[in-house]
Amino acid sequence: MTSTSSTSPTVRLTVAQALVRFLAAQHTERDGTRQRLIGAMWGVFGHGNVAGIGQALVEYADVMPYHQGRNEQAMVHAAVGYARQSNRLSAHAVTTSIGPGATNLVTGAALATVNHLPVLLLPGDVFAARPADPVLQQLEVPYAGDVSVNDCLRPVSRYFDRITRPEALIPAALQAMRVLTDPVDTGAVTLALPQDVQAEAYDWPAEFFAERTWAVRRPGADPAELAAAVTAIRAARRPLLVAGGGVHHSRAEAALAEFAEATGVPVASTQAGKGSLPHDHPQDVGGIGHTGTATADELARTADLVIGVGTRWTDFTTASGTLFAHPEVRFLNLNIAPGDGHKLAGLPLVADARSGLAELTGALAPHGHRVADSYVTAYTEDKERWEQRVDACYEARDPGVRPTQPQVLGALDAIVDASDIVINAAGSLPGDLHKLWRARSRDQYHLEYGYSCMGYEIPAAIGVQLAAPGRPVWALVGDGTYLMMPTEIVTAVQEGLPIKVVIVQNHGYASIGGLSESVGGERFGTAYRFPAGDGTHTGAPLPVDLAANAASLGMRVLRAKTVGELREALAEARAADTPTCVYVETETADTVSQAPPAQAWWDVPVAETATRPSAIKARELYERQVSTRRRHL
Ligand SMILES: Cc1ncc(C[n+]2csc(CCOP(=O)(O)OP(=O)(O)O)c2C)c(N)n1
Ligand SMILES: [Mg+2]
Repeated sequence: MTSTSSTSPTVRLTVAQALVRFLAAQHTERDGTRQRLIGAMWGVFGHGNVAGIGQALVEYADVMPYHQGRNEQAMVHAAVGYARQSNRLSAHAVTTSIGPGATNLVTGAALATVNHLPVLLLPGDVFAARPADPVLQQLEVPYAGDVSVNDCLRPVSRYFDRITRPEALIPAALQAMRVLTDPVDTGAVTLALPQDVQAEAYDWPAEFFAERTWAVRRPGADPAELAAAVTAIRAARRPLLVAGGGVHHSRAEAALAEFAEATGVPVASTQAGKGSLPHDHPQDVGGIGHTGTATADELARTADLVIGVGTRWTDFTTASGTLFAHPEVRFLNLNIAPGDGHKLAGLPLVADARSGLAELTGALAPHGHRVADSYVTAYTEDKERWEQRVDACYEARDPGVRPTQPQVLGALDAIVDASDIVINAAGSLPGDLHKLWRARSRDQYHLEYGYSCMGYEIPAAIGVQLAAPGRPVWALVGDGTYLMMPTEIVTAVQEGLPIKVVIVQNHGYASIGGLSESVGGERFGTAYRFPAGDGTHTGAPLPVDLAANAASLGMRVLRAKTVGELREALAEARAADTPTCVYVETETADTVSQAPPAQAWWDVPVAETATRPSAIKARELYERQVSTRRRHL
């Protein structure tokens, strides 16, 4: 290989060595704080990366920390948890072998991209030079010689490149950093690394390894869009603000509180936005949408202006297009992504959430603007009524009985403070948490509900703990979720990370079971039971001991049979300095108080024709609901 320039100094390294060294020199900066962009690298090794990236990590162990994962998808989850807890200013890289190791990344990559969270994926790839074709684990596509399994990562990546020549790494690595630090585009970034190229030497210009700082921008609003937004807010009688994940990503919580306090506008939140105001702020009206509070959903039904801040307006938030029912409702979308800014035919206010909120507050200030006192009184009283409902389902008068799922949350609520972080992603817990959880701090409520991926919780807890050492980090998992991905418990044990895992045992998919029943599916295939001989799995429960399973992976496990035992176990887990699991079976009978039912609809299409009465009845109900949907134009 020759030098790119005869005058500037060069450094001879393999592609893998150059990449690791380059990554160690990248930083981000926002609001005057500078940190490493790539905090560490996760890896599972195989022939596709062991001699390239693997060797480079030994060579540069002093500048690039390494974490050993058990499963590639889980490594991405851990990286995502880390990035979110780092406010997207620091990320992790993930190295894998080729073939199955690489395709195991796909789910994690989709999750990262959907949630706009940065993660750098470095799958190995088949030989660029193709000396032997095919190599182990190579996909052969009869019509295309340049396709490998890594092409599965293209649609789930925000940037994808395959480094087939060493020098191509230079522009690709710079573009990868640009996307990782771009507040609009960020998500999974994939650099596929053919295994021969990883090990190939090249004379790199020394400047490639210079310390580099990527400033994360905070664009302000366009003056015309700002003026239109101010006019809309002044004209509104019943405005409602919906805080999405963008509020957290931008660290706009204080600017949001200022705007809310100046105007009296109530603040509801999506799953990603919960905690934007602390639960005891008088203007926090809780979660909105299908899993929302009665307070927020009533405000949504009657709002004449809905101000979305950093939200993508998913179906859970809009109750599949049925929630916002005021005949003249309009939307104002403060969003850094123009695509989200224009959703629901809203007035776009394309800007960083913090900058945009501060500009709105400033622009409204000269003449002042506040909603009517009667509006404030009404939502304040409504909020109080909802709080009493939360208290009622949290409370367990008899400590000697088996807890319901809301009582598990009540027991946890009783022992946490603002430093605790609670992680969840799928099952019936997200709905209960969105309705009930009292977020005490901006980052306490960590729900991955963009992809709602079972198995995110435990690896994400590891990533979060790495970004927030010393804070109690809780992964709440259902039994189905636990079985999907318990593998990274081993990683927590290996690294001495005192994550806390709460396993909620209810013998199957309570959430999907309930959904199945409501859509005429008769709970088919949703319980963990033996086959009954008639094509269903409705026999005896399975003799499975998940507590013993967690213990076998190296966790300390506390089994709680009653509410009283649960309280003690949670307190003990919270104080523990090693990974600790609390295992609890919940009371599922509908004769005991569970979480309040959904306050708004969610569209899951029901069979248009069927013979079974349950499906026929479900379809009738469905058609009634569908008829209330509107298109906001
Ligand atoms: C990876 C993945 N597969 C499937 C689903 C669909 N799904 C959503 S919730 C759920 C069941 C969750 O079961 P469990 O963790 O036991 O929670 P529960 O519903 O009992 O509260 C399933 C299968 C999903 N969200 N993620
Ligand atoms: Mg379950």
